[in-house]
Amino acid sequence: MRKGISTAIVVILVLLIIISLIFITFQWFLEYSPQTQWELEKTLEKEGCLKIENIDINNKKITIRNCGKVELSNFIVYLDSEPIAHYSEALDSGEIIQISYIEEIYPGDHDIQVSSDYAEAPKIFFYRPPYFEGVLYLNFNEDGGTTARDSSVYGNDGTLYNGTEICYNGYCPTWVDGKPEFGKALDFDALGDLVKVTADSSLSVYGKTAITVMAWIYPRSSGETGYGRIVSKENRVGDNQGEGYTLRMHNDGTVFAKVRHSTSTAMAYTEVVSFNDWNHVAFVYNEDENQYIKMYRNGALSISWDQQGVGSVLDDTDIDLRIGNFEDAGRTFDGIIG
Ligand SMILES: [Ca+2]
Ligand SMILES: [Ca+2]
Repeated sequence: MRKGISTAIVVILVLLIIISLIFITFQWFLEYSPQTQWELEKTLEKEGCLKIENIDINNKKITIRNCGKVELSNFIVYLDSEPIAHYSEALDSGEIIQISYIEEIYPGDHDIQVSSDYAEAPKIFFYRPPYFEGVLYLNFNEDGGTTARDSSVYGNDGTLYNGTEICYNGYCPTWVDGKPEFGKALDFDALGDLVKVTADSSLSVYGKTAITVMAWIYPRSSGETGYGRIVSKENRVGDNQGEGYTLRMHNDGTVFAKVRHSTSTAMAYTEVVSFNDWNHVAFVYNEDENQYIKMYRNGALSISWDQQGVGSVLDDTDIDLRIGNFEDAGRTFDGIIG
């Protein structure tokens, strides 16, 4: 009888252990089974959200935001489907971070995508325009030396001169601070200073249908003899003659531009500009505008007098371009350019 009871207890205990093991296994299965893990990830993905807030091509930074409810990490930035940056730290819900990259994004069509452990940012498509489509861009930001580098793809670098001499100490355009947002600039002394860019077909008006010339200037006066040059691509035949084009000061405080034609030169004057202050001055010549010149002062159309060009544009292909002076260096700008 006793033996029977003992056997029954052992059987019950064994059964209890088996039931417990089955229960624990079931619990574990519920918590860690591949099916549940998959479901958990599905939930995280459902609640995960990632957004590209900004693409800063100039400073090479992508700004992303965690727009979901779950923490995200392990970010990978893709440019045109190629990984270009990785960021492994976690980003809480609502947080924003900037991810830096070193790749150069060239002009053209591109897309950026960012992935993370539980969310992917929608792909952003964008177009980077060409760097600079003009033929000459001198920013005068070198702050030293005798070369002014051209930022266009044409390589029309300039050289600093005093008269016919390449610069030497004390008699040259001087590197100074420019308009605050535009770095350094060149100060012209109203006596011989100039920057010379050797003639190149890319710079001539001859054979083209339109040109635009513009500059930031800080004039102290109208310059040497009252006709200080800003940009001059003309040969030395009087102040309004000579093949080519010019943008220069005029002795009444206006700025003048011309494009020489065979019969009558296209000419125009702005209204008076400010001395001892920064002015943006520009002229646009376009054959389609009946060969008139349009002049701009601080971004607004500014014409106090103009004259239509008659005949054809004369050949200026072989004439060097100068900043701050003209061919024989007798029309020096007085002030800062750049
Ligand atoms: Ca500058
Ligand atoms: Ca000088």
